Amino acid sequence: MSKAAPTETERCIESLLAVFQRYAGREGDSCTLSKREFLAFMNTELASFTKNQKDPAVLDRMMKKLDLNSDGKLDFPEFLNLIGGIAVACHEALVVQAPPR
Ligand SMILES: [Ca+2]
Repeated sequence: MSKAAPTETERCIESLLAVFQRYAGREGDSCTLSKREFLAFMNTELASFTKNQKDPAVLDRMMKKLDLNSDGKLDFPEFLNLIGGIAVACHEALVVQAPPR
């Protein structure tokens, strides 16, 4: 079977999986982000967001909100809600910035 070059969308999905696995694999269960892994992810991958947060409890609250089954860890679907939420916020910001027609 010939392997076509991945599309932009496929590469985005692969990147999300790879990033999740890289951080989730640091300690404990390699299929979930612990609180420490979540903080490492946020402070490295989304540093532009976290460096503007004066209140350290913001990340605590984010983790609690994202942890839908309240097991203290983020699985991949829970992680995707974070990415999806940020993507929606970026999209809304773009729409707001767009000049009126
Ligand atoms: Ca969870």
